[in-house]
Amino acid sequence: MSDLELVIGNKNYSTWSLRPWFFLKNLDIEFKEKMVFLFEDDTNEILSPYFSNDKVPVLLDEDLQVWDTLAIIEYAADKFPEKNGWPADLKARAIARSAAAEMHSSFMAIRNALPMNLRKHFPDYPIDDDVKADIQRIFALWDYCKQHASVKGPWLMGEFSGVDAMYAPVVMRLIGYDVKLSGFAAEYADFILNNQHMQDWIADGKQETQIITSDEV
Ligand SMILES: N[C@@H](CCC(=O)N[C@@H](CS)C(=O)NCC(=O)O)C(=O)O
Repeated sequence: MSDLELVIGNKNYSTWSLRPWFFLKNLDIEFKEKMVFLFEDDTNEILSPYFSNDKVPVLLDEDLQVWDTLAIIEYAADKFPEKNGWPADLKARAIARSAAAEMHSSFMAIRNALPMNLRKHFPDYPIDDDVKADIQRIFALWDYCKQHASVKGPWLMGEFSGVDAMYAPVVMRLIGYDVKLSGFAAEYADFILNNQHMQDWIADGKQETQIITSDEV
């Protein structure tokens, strides 16, 4: 029985929360969930016991706190090596980690212009050139992962790994803002959307009534 607890923000909006949640769920790692609605009057007070600079996600494992998405994913992969959170093949693992790290450090245009909002759909949403460039790079990364996978399967590296957790919220942005998808990107987006854990997250997000004004375009 695992004592892990994941502190997350609004499922409707919080892409960083979705990533480690999706990782743990798809690896079948048990954890408790603690929801903290963001940008409410009491949010910072509720987050004050955590060493996360008032941000989510945070993973708690007894007296240990792990904050920041990629660190949480790496910690869970280290703690449960039998779950194969990253590809077993050394080169495939390096590529998965490169693509995951690039998601963590880049793509400010798409992150700023297309906030995740699972309650809404924006048909024919105008996409500017910077966002288009981010989207093209993301498609190229997905294709590169697929081409360099050492096993076959529907995930980016064939089998599920941390890189899928990092890009799962991107899929939700692309779908939400009606970005035209084709080839592997279309297949992959459809596969992620229909993942049961993603469906559960979306259903919970749609039930929320809290509004984060800055994430409403
Ligand atoms: N780089 C951080 C980003 C965390 C982050 O910005 N989380 C957002 C929610 S998606 C947050 O807590 N925002 C609240 C705030 O900035 O006050 C990570 O990977 O965990």
